[in-house]
Amino acid sequence: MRTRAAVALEAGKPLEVMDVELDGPKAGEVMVEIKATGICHTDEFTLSGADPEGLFPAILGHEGAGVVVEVGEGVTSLEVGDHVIPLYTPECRECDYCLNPKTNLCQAIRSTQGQGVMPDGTSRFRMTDGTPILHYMGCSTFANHTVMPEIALAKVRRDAPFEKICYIGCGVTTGIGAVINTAKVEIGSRAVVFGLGGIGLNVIQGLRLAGADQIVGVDLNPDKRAMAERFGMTDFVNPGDVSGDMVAHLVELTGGGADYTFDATGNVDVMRTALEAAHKGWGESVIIGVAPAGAEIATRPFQLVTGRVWRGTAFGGARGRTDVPRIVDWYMDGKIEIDPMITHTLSLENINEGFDLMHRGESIRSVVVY
Ligand code: NAD
Ligand code: AHE
Ligand code: ZN
Repeated sequence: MRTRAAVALEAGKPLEVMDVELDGPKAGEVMVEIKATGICHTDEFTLSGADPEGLFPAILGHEGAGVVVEVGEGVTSLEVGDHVIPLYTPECRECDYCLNPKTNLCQAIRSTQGQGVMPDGTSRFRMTDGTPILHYMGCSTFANHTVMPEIALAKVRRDAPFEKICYIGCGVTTGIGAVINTAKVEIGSRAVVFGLGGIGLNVIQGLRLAGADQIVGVDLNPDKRAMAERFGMTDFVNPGDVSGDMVAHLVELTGGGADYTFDATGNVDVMRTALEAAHKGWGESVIIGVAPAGAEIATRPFQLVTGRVWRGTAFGGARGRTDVPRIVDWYMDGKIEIDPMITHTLSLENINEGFDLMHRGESIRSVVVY
């Protein structure tokens, strides 16, 4: 069939909105009509050329919501008309990773996903002249229709608005999950969140849910302060306003160091500050941000010898088919908020504006509605 998509033709260039051809779902696959998609910083990271796994031409986008329009042979858990959220971290419930309660990183289709193809090694997308187009993170939600493996779709309730719950496909789940699943923050904790964007605000929202006493937010952009306060930030620090050592400043502000720190910037120098601002003896620092090809983290081993813990999280440690429908319920029941963070709504034709808004630091989440 023919559908409309924003195609990343090459790194560093704006997306090109065009008609593309999409083949129907093969065995174990499902075709989804995408109704809405958020634009995450990871899409920008890949489009910029900083992603070592970035391949072109590709259809980016991994934060979507939509409706099943066709199922391939052997699909049993989904039917036409089901509402779904695409999962860049699938949940096959059978691989060694799914069977190990210590991780959410299902590996059933990870290698083909990283190569931009479906599990059978081929792409369903091509240009109208026949040139193949690659999938992205197994999702490609910057297309009005996409094909995905059944194990990479979470079935969600039908009364939830697509243009809000698409954000649960990455930002909301990543931020809240980093607090609840990865750090397992306790009531009364002190925390520092670096980067108050689409992910960091959800870390703050998760910290409030978990009952943290102190939630320090750090961002170079003072315009991010008001929204972060609305979600529960208790103290704001702009590194540009700190004259001395940033670690010492944060250690003093948190009464000796934070119980938990979170990097949601992707900057490796910030990751070091986050680790070193964690409390001696027990502080844990969680890396969420994705760093460019070649970047490496560093600290004195003594920081770890003296009890700080450095860890990371992908998709907030969530098992998508199990956890995502629950997070949709939390939103529908008013336990968590999403609407204020969706600062801009765009048409697919204007998707590049969403990237411009992100570059200028003017948006939290831009959502494309088809
Ligand atoms: P965003 O652009 O909305 O927010 C980033 C924020 O960080 C901005 O407010 C920016 O001003 C701030 N910032 C940048 N450099 C800073 C610095 N040196 N000090 C303080 N603040 C700084 O991006 P986002 O969508 O929230 O994504 C944040 C990061 O998380 C990205 O690296 C993204 O790729 C990554 N991410 C990871 C996962 C995961 O599963 N691990 C999931 C989603 C996003
Ligand atoms: N391809 C990059 C890494 C990108 C990355 O870390 N992706 C996160 C999700 S970011 C969502 O916005 C993730 O899930 N990672 C686990 C995985 O298996 O990809 C690189 O550096 O190679
Ligand atoms: Zn994302």
